[in-house]
Amino acid sequence: MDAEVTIFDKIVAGQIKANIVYQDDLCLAFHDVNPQAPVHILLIPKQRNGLSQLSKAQEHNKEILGHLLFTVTKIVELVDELKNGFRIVINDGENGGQSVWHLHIHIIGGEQLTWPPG
Ligand code: IU
Repeated sequence: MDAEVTIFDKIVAGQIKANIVYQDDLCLAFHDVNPQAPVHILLIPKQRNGLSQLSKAQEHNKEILGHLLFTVTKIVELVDELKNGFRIVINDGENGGQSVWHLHIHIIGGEQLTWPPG
């Protein structure tokens, strides 16, 4: 699956437009086109490096995984609606509801979230 170009690769390459919230050399955050909450941001590594999904992570992915989590805190600083709390979600695989095979963290908030999720 990793060899296939995903929609997120095209967003990183600028071939498909996205509403970008934050980016640095390693990662990119943009608003989800089908938001499930008032704020729904996706955070992705710019280079997939085998990370089609979290469960494929290997030793060489540890640095970017840490970087992505730390970057969540930067995004929360930028987006006022997330300051009272938020949720991060990584859907993994078919049963996890994953549909794009390029690791992504959903950052969801802007309202009172309920638990458990579906
Ligand atoms: P999932 O965890 O793989 O199911 O999440 C994929 C997300 O990517 C989902 O929330 C879609 O709405 C979102 N998305 C997008 O933001 N832009 C796109 O062009 C496509 C999917 I395709």
